[in-house]
Amino acid sequence: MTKNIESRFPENFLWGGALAASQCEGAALEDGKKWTTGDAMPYGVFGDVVIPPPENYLKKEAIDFYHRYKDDVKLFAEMGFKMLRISISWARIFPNGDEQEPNEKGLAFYDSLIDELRKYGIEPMITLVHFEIPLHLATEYGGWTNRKMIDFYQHFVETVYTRYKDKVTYWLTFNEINVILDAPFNGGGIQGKAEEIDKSVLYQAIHHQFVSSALATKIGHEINPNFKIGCMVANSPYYPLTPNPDDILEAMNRDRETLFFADVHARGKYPGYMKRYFAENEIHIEMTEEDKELMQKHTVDFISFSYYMSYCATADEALNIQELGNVKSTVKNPYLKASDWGWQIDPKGLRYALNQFYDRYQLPLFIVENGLGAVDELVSDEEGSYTVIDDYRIDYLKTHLQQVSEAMKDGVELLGYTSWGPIDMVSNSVSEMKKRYGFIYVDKHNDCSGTLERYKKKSFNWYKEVIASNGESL
Ligand code: BGP
Repeated sequence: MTKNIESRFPENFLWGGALAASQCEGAALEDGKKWTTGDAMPYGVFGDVVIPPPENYLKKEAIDFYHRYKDDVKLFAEMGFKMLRISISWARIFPNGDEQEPNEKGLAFYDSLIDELRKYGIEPMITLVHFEIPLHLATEYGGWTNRKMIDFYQHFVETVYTRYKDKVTYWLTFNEINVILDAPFNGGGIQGKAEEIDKSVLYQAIHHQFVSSALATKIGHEINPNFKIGCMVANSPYYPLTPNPDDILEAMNRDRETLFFADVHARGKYPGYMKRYFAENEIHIEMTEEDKELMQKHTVDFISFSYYMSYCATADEALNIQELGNVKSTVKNPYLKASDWGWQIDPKGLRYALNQFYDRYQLPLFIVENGLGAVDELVSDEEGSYTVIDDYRIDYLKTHLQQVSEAMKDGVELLGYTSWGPIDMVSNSVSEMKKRYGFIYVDKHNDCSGTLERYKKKSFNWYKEVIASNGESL
């Protein structure tokens, strides 16, 4: 008989949700803010230079969180959130990114937002850079390819750490830092497609982010030793398609494209397999002795990741050309179903990913994004109010959280879980409203129409119960 091992979520488990400034705030040019690369997705670069922005575009207003955050936070509090992950839009604080003096109105906005969260006992987690930099830094400096970005980032980070040091404990240095490899504009403000950019240039930009991340960890701990500073990677583990040893090695190598980023943050140095990859592909990056020392001395306190799907790897070139989903091309796993956007749904993959990370680093983990993007239909319920019967979302989240609980039985140390996104927002990869993740429906549509009214979906009460029972109801 199997012994029943403790699978309970710990008492202080941080349940909540995750947002990103450019996908929810709107107010794109208000109170001193200027355009960011987030605004410019997916239009390419606009602003003074390349393409003028359309008259209206989704992120201009997004879901107007900038003006409606008090009502939204109230709804999160009603669900019992212990944590809300938000990001700070760099361009609200430094509109061009290279100024000396911060924009007080921008700082004041996040002060009020954080205070509102604290009012309900919701712990904020702040992502310092979530897929956007001031557009000026992309057009004038080439984004993260330029070493000067380290200084601009340092100044930004020091400014916000100092301002919020007594109200915020949890910080993430970059969102999904590995995404820059496939989406250089999204992740690094670098113009051009990944396959067109010289690999030395791309890895140099990544190196600048590593150094910045280590600096942010150093400075954060100096400003407040209680800060908990983590890295964040997009984690979609690869399974080998067959037991063919070539497929096994292919899966290992594909996984390392992600693990490389966590390795540097957790172990403080570039792994041997990357040195080999650089040598074999004639990739040269400039790295000073000070850089190495910084990365070595200032490793992260915890590792966070997003998890939406798993992938499959094959060494068979002919199979590899199959397209899967809207973010990467890989081969289909015959055992899994996929979302409407081709993202393979794999709850057990989350248990696998948690174990893989914990075995490798023995550091506390944090799931900071997980959820299902789906087309939702607003219907009227028995009482005549509007809702969405999103059983598919409940099913997705429930099966994933059950696997989280299995991973904790395996011994994984997990600090919390913030679902993506507790309220509908503009999608990052497809820049649409049609792809919805929320427990709260927002009346806003792809053509920018909508009243912006909020409606609770069926999953709202379901998640509320999960939190109230600390996972016992799963
Ligand atoms: C992650 C991003 C988020 C978010 C989420 C869902 O990659 O960190 O910003 O958008 O994925 O993706 P999408 O909006 O493309 O469906």
